[in-house]
Amino acid sequence: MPRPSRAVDFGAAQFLTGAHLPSQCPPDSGAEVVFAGRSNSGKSSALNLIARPGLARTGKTPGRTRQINFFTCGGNRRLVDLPGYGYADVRQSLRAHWGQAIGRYLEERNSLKGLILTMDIRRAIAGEERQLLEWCAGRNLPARLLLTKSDKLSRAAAGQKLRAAGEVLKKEFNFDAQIFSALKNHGRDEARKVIVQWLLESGGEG
Ligand SMILES: Nc1nc2c(ncn2[C@@H]2O[C@H](COP(=O)(O)OP(=O)(O)O)[C@@H](O)[C@H]2O)c(=O)[nH]1
Ligand SMILES: [Mg+2]
Repeated sequence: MPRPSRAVDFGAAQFLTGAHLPSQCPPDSGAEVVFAGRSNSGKSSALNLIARPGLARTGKTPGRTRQINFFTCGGNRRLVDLPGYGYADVRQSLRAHWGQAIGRYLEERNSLKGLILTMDIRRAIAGEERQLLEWCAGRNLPARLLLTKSDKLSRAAAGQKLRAAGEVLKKEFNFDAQIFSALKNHGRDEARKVIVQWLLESGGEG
């Protein structure tokens, strides 16, 4: 019988399942890290750079990813792509449905060990981001902000944005922020290091 892998293996990441309802999620054991963020914030692109190309669907149509997608990445460990929040063109009832599914996932998931929040570097931290970060802090879940699409700004402007966001995060939550560009391959190793740490420190193969 093959022994369960002790390593996190991003290169071997595979789609596991998509869930519309909490009951459709894979068994709540082992460890997983969730990617959350506004629709179009570069969440799936970040997942693909951090794990492997082509893993998560990326696209221009907001709200295309409407389920919670689970990917295996070695042993009993997973990366999770949450549906984006804050897209305006989805009917209220649907929003309520997704909101509820996401809320329950975030609240009830024991194997959840960390949250990656993606935000376009040109934006400032707003209500939705704050809400998620507050929730993480309240649950004692580590979080990290990826300031995505950093290639859209000059180096100096990106540095300024990082300092501004970093200050808010440190002061209010004690979380860290980093610069990220899926296009230019910036910030991958830094993000990987944190994710591996979250996935491994929480204990064994579960
Ligand atoms: N310039 C640039 N565009 C990006 C980057 N990451 C994502 N995008 C674009 O932003 C759009 C949304 O990306 P996607 O990953 O699908 O966002 P999601 O909705 O948050 O999953 C797509 O058109 C991507 O090509 C980046 O690092 N730089
Ligand atoms: Mg996506």
